[in-house]
Amino acid sequence: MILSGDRAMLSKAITMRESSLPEHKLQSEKILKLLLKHTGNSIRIGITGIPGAGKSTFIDVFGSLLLEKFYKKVAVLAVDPSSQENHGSILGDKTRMEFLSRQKNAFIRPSPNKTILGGVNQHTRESMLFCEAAGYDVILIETVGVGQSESEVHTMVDFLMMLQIVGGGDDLQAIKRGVYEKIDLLLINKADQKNKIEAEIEKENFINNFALFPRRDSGWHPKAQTCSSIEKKGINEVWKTIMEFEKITRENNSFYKKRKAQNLIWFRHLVANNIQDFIINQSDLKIEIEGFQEQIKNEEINSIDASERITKTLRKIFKQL
Ligand SMILES: Nc1nc2c(ncn2[C@@H]2O[C@H](COP(=O)(O)OP(=O)(O)OP(=O)(O)O)[C@@H](O)[C@H]2O)c(=O)[nH]1
Ligand SMILES: [Mg+2]
Repeated sequence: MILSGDRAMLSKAITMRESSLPEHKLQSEKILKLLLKHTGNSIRIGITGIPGAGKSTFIDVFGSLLLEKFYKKVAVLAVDPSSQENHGSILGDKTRMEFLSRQKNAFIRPSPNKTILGGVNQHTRESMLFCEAAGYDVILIETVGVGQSESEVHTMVDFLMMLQIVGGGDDLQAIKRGVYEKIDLLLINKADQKNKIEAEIEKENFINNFALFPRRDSGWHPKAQTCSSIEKKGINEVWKTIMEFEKITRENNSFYKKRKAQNLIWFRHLVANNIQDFIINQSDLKIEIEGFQEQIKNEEINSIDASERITKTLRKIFKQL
């Protein structure tokens, strides 16, 4: 059913994979395994940028272009940092992607963010695989550029772009976190009305800065472009750049190399999660951890002492095994 592109089934499979119930985990793992041979046929694009940079608006316009002009099926995985507390923001994103959310060849899925600030997580990678099996040609992952999110999304996409607002200048935080070294395209957004000239100047500055970067093994050098989602300018050019990237990196094989390396990262995450689940579900330990959490809340024990006691229990369990 997923293979035939049924969106309701696709949603269901993703929800099941996100569930923390062991039976759902097992079942969804089985489904994912069966689908694996049908995955990998999309171009995976990460879109990052600070809150309000215009990511969702861009995705709506860009996705529409892909749908209408290039006849692509587009899936959007939006990692919503506030979805835990505020369900309203998911709705907000859907309305911002007003066009896309009404198209039958588009699929929009907000991912609950169970990890850190705005981060993508394991579920995002697996949701992407489900979407590929359902026949989506382009996967767009929207992630808020704070904290670790660029590094995480970088381990699951082929192409990473960052949206920056005109006048945002050289984002100091981004420089500190080495974001510019990870991205394939810097897109200066909102290059409209009175911002047009400034956007061009900023673009040139970035091009000059990027020229100083060392050559990458992938053979791709990061680009800087301008766009306006409101005026629908520079959108086609983004797709052109991505196509150029795909051509170059497929020809020199770095496209596959990166995906292979990403599979290793996925494997490590799965192993780490399984180990964690396995250990935590040892009933004695689970009870002890819950107990300590209460005690920490009541200030009856400090975190270090509590964690040391857990390590002792772990040692005991492993000697018994
Ligand atoms: N002038 C102008 N405004 C824009 C453009 N793109 C987006 N905006 C506006 O910028 C605001 C934020 O846009 P969003 O698309 O929600 O930004 P976002 O990066 O998805 O924000 P978060 O999801 O909160 O991180 C909205 O009010 C948009 O209308 C543009 O190209 N030009
Ligand atoms: Mg958004």
